[in-house]
Amino acid sequence: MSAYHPLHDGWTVTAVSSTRQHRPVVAGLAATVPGCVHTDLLDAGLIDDPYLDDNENRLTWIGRTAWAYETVFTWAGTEDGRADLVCEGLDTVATITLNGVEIGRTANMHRSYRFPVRHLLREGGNTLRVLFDPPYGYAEVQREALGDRPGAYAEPYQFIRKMACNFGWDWGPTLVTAGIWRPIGVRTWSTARLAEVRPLVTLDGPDGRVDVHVTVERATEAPLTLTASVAGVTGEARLAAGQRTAVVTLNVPRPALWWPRGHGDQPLYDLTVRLGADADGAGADGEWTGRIGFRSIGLDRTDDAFTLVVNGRPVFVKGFNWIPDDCFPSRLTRERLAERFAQAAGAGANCLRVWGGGRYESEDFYALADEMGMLVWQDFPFACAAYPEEGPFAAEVAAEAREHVARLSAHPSLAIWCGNNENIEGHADWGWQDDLDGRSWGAGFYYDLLPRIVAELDPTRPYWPGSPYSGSPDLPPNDPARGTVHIWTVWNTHDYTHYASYTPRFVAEFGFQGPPTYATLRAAVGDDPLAPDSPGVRHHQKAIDGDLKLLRGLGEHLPEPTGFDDWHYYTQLNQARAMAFGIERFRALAPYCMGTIVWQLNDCWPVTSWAAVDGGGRRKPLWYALRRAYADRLLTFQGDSVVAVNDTEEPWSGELAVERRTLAGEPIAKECFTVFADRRGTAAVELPAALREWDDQAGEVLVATLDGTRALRFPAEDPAMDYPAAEFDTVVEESAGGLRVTVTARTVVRELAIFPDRLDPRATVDDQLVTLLPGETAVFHVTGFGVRGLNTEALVRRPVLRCVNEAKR
Ligand code: BMA
Repeated sequence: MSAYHPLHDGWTVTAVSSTRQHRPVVAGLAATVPGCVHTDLLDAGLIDDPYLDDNENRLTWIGRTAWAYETVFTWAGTEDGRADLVCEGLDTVATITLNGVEIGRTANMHRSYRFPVRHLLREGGNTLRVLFDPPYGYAEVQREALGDRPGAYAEPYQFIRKMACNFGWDWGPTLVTAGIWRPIGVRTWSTARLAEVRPLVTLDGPDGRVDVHVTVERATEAPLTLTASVAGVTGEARLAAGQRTAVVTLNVPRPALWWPRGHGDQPLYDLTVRLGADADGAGADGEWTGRIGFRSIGLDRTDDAFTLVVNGRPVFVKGFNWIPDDCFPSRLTRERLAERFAQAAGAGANCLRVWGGGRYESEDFYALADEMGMLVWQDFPFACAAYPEEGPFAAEVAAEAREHVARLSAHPSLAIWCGNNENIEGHADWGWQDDLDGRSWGAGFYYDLLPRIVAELDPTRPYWPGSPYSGSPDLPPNDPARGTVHIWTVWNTHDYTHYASYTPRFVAEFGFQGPPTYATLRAAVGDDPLAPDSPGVRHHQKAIDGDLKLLRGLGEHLPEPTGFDDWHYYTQLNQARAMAFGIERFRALAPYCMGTIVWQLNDCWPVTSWAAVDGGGRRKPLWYALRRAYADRLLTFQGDSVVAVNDTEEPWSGELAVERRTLAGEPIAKECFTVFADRRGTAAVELPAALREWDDQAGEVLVATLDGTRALRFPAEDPAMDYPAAEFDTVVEESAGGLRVTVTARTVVRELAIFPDRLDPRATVDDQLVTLLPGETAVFHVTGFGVRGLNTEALVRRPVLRCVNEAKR
């Protein structure tokens, strides 16, 4: 009989020692497991919420303190011959003792550990203690021993196997955690147990094949039977005495194929693997179940392209970069992940890139991706630094990579493994080589160790050494014409129209900042009044010169903001426009360009950042703009052309009408064109002179319409336009679960947005940034607010309802 005994109760945490003099006394504090020391201190009221104001600044002592977690648990004995302490995640440098005897030491947050403890367990009370050394102490010792290495931040994150952004990032606070961050418990078993199950799925024509690679751990050398079944097909393997590995191959005739969203359905099949009855370990450890999908995945590099090919079909990747959704990972529930996935899918995405400064994500994450058809690009956790390959690191990296390549192999959503984020670029372009003076920087991981592990354990997935990368170590890594590129000239130095100068193969990162929603910012910052440069707002901006770049980025596009409300609206709007501009450009380049991965979907706390969904889980105007730019069918003005982008399986054909009008709506010129954009194709129509030239640079608009999809082009930037003062009528009515707001424009109304979270932090709206031409109507649904309702007059007035025309007044 095998059994599992979770050990999540009765924990306390004690501050054992610290390299800083000033810290509170913390002894025997009630602790939550899984969890971390910050959340324990917070629950006990010993620290202020690190996400509010500048409280973060007063918590640096935590990462320089040793923390002891301890519990006493009752053990009733076991019939099983084996009992293992299973630690699914320890953060990070830990010494584990059971009843005073040391059973192991760990130094890698990204691994799980298993320690045999049957000989130490006593009937009755047992004391389990996990002592965490200060992460800084460990990292600094490694740095001292191995020699310093350059990195993007003055923190030693490359000297410890812990998620890098825990030490702070250009969107995240420095909150260096310690704790038992994933489940812990005792597992008992006999005879044998399934140590690893690695189902590798391939297609053979229309048929599916699953090679189930199994590794067992044995308590006895007896022969074993292994059974695997999926979709009504069962296979068996015999493990002879002492044999530890086996492969069961299952051939499934004509399975329904798994597709990324937007390309088909996501049928999932239950795969069950059992150790036979002759293993009395059958039970929890003798059985493995998972859900697999049948699909092939490849990377087409023909002529330096970077094209993901699923089931033989090239897929245009419409993605988001994903960062850890909370600084304290144990707070991430499946519900919260599901909300983020719904937000990514709602914006039209078919891919999430799990960025290398974070971690390998949870089972829930990949299960959601499988169910929703969200392709996962998985970085190995290395980012923005030269990483040492000596000391403990080669062995640690090999162990964690082996564990996760095997663990994630079952998930059809997992599309590609990537060696790191920006380390190859850093080494080539950021002056690291001088500082390194010949010391290792991780090349051995990205070019040798990691690809060998992927090839050995999961040859069904492509591997890419890093991003950006051009396909060969001797090529400039961030060459737009080869492989993947990260475009950061826009945001750092250039106006967003500079995206138009790029003709990339695949944009794996590009981003533009905007502040979080009002409700999120207001809840995080006590500043009164709120101002773009008030102390709390400034603290919640981590990027170098971020606030300056936000303002500079407005360029000629929008007026210089006076006061908080204009600043908030214009910078959010500019973020949305910048990213839509880039995406439209890159999608129009398909199939030369085959992917855009927006930096970034989410935040880990309330902050001004590149995210589309802020740290409070609220959608920024960017999200609504992306939903338009990522729509399956997109009409976009590019240079002298209108381009129809068709990311569907049906051709998109019809009559494209392009009309030049005055802002008041009077027609000046109009032409119609027959357009045919093939399935997953694009079609460009060059505009004749009458539609390319303006009579009045400040008073016209070009309107292109195809099949209910519309694109607008204004001749000049907003401050140079002769917009009339916006005139519109509003009707606010109750409707199921909320309010329906009908806006009818009497004049042109540019990028109208309602921000109901200013009236009630729970309230949301279903659309934003809608441009109306005279006579047009838009309907918005506002939901989520409390029973007392919303102030319906305030809802349709500044600063809740905004449009760009107001800039003129
Ligand atoms: C890229 C990312 C992150 C960073 C972002 C914004 O470099 O890989 O490191 O947060 O840009 O600067």
